[in-house]
Amino acid sequence: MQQEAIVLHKMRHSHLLKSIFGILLLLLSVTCFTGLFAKENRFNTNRADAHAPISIMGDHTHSKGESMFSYRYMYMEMPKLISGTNSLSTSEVFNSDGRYVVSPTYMYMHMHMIGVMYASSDNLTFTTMTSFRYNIMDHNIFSGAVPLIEANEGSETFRARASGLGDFSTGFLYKFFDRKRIRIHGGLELTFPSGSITIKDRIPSPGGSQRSLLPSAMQLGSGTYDFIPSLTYQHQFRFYSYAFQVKGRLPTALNKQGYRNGHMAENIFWNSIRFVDWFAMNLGFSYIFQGRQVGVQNDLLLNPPFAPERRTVTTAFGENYGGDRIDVIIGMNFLVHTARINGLRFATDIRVPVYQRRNGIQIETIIAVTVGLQQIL
Ligand SMILES: [Cu+2]
Repeated sequence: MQQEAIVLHKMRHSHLLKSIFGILLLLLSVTCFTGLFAKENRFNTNRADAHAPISIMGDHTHSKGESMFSYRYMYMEMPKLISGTNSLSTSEVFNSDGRYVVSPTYMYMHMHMIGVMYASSDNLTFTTMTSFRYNIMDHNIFSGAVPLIEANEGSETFRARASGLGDFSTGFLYKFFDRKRIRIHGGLELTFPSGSITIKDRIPSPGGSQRSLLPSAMQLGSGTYDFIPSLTYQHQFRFYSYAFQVKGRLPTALNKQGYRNGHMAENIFWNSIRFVDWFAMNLGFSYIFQGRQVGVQNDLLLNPPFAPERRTVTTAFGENYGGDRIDVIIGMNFLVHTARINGLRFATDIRVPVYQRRNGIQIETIIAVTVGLQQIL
């Protein structure tokens, strides 16, 4: 068992290293290619291609005294079940080793994010962010789980909802290199558990339909204080720029409900082509790795009392969290310059996962759309 864990651990590490290596190689080849176009000598932040696709956070720093307000809306759709790299049906979930009696079938997430940035010097920019979330998850009940179907008024499907404030984060970005159209900055943010992890909703339960605690996949926050270290490298050319960002999200301890999310790492590489100063299109790749959830969520029913040899629902078990994902990101950035409005940016991007390998049984993301506005004050 322990050996298995070590092997798994090594596999995950080699995966991460391979992806970092691959992205570095890509970066190097692009640098050689675009070197041909290099002309100007200063990094210009007032260009549409100076920004990352809008779903990427902490991509830029500001000049001394500048502040920025941002609003982002993100929509995610998870309409399929996945185990490892294979899709599966709800009946396969009910017949799996876990013999679950409830399976998620579809999830929608809506998220509104508000952020403020302020630069106290040309090198140091402070950031804060929070979100409002709305999660919806549809479920199927195993046809043999008669007490649950009775509690659900004879129906084999039900929906759970959760909405409210998400986690709050604050930190800084420090630019330590800015020469020959190359900028490098590092960042460190801390998240605070302002998002609730004790949201309840009316769901079918053995004694009837009642308000019960929802599994962590539906909760609004992580419940933990997490560190988010990041490093961003940007290189600008005449009509083109590319950048690379490595980022982690590291929970520090178990939350009040007895669990924490797995450690997360993301490598992102993006290219941006500037057609005119006010319009750029970008193409990016993101590799996200997240470990399994650690601990057991308190106050959740793990085994149904009418069939104790079975398990309740996949989302109640930490082994059904985390995995790998590669997204392709396609986006557009617009900068608005008029006599009245200046420093306003409108951007949108679409993320489409092209590879997913999920731990245990999960629902699979097929698309994430982000739309955002940023105004420099
Ligand atoms: Cu900003």
